[in-house]
Amino acid sequence: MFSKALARVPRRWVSTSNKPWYITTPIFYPNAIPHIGHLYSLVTADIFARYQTLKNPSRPVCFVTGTDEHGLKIQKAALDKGLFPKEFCDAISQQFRKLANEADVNFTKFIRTSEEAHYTSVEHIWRQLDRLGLIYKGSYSGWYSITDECFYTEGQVLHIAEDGNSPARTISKETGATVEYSSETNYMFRLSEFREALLQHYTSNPNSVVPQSHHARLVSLLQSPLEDISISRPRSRLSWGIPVPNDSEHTVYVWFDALISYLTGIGYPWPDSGMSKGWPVDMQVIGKDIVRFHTIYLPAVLLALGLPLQRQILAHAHWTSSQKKMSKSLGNTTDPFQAIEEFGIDSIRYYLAKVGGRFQDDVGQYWSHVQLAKHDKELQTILGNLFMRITSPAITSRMAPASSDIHNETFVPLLQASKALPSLVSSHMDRANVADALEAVVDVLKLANKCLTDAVPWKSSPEVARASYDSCLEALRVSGICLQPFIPRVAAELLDALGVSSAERSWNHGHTGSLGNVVSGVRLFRSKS
Ligand code: ME8
Repeated sequence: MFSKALARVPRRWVSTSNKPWYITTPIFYPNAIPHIGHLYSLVTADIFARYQTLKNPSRPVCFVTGTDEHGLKIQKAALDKGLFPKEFCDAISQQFRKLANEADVNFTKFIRTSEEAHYTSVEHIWRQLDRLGLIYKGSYSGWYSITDECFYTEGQVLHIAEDGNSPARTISKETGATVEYSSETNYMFRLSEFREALLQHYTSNPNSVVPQSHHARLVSLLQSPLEDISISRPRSRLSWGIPVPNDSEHTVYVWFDALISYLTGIGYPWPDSGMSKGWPVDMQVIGKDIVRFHTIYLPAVLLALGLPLQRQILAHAHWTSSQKKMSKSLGNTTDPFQAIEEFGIDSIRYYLAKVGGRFQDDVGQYWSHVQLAKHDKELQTILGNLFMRITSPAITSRMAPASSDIHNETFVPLLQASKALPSLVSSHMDRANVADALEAVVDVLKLANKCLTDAVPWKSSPEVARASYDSCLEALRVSGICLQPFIPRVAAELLDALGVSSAERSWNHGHTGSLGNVVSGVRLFRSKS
């Protein structure tokens, strides 16, 4: 039987192992084709993954993303299209994979929960929890939302009376999704046993959930008792899912199945003799709508299994459209493939990171074609035009030969800002602030543009032309290195044009690297369609 001693955070977890750095995105429901919100989670995780590789090139990165294919929502969507769920998922899952590829997202594993390996992993965990006495059969009466794939208590729903336009209905207070009443026999997980251990974990690890507001809410929530949760649905209702081991009358609840994908994604169940090569996950990027599942349900299961908890959960805000969360069910989505085709992926990544990279709240995070075009233009101006201007014959043909004696006061602040840039970007990234990290690079590029305009090197002395050239190229080199996580294609084109060798592109080279043969007149952004 389960002993409460199990629900404690073992001390050994405090030590850090020399394992790959592991990051995940949510696994997405393939009930409809992906939209900008999904691209945003993918790009956000990719920025952190690329940054890690640049900071620590010898440490491998595991990056798991994928699709969450079971459950009533998918079962229903497939039925509406007259397809078998697996066939339906095959097609749409492929779209998510395609999006990740088109967005230059460097995932190392794309998991599908319909894979056999995942069934094995879920069954393995179910049996272990059962053996520990953490699963029992109970009767569940309450509300269920197919849209949210979530159980709600009476206190979490709102009953709306019939009016002239719509019939009476009941909705979730939190999401507004329609819920339906069900009374059924389910398997339950003893979540209630884990409240104290979770509270202890979160109070002693204040950075385990960011932004801080989510951490504070969680700690406050954990002051009150947790109820046990239902982890199965009757097979008669839900046939598309993993059968409960030894009881084929029941299907594993889709969230229980989905959360385990983070373990399956790096080869769980791994041999008893050792831990996996990636666990614990270092960062989980999720939308703020699914914080509870990742900060309470998954950690409780991990505690039960004696596995270390996730190191950090980054809960981002939502992109809105027509003042509502952009979502498949509301039909207010933007097609990311079209946006990529029109602007090129780097401009989209730039816009997503700059506007959505503080992860605070939805205010201002509305998707706008006009804003996207503005950001695209800004990037071309501050980066593309700067490179064209500084390498143009108007400057290069008249500048004095390279010499360490040439100094020009106009460029001192730029050289200082370039030197300080990698550390400044790092300090923002370490606080999970992608927008300010990117903004710091933008500031240096704007300063370079301003210095150039002030110094008018195409009209000034050969020494001024030389000083402009050297300092702007150094600013571009350092910026190019720092931009790699955010806009990898353009950053690579820039570093190529500057002749920076591939061995000199890691974060350390921001301080110590050098230029090679600079190619003049390269139009950056040429890879855009
Ligand atoms: O919840 N703005 O899948 P999902 C920003 N399968 N991000 C958004 C967004 C928006 N408007 N809409 C979606 C599920 N997202 C489960 C997850 S994980 C074990 C299972 C992003 O397809 C956001 O990260 O409904 C959200 O959490 C994620 O897509 C999943 O959306």
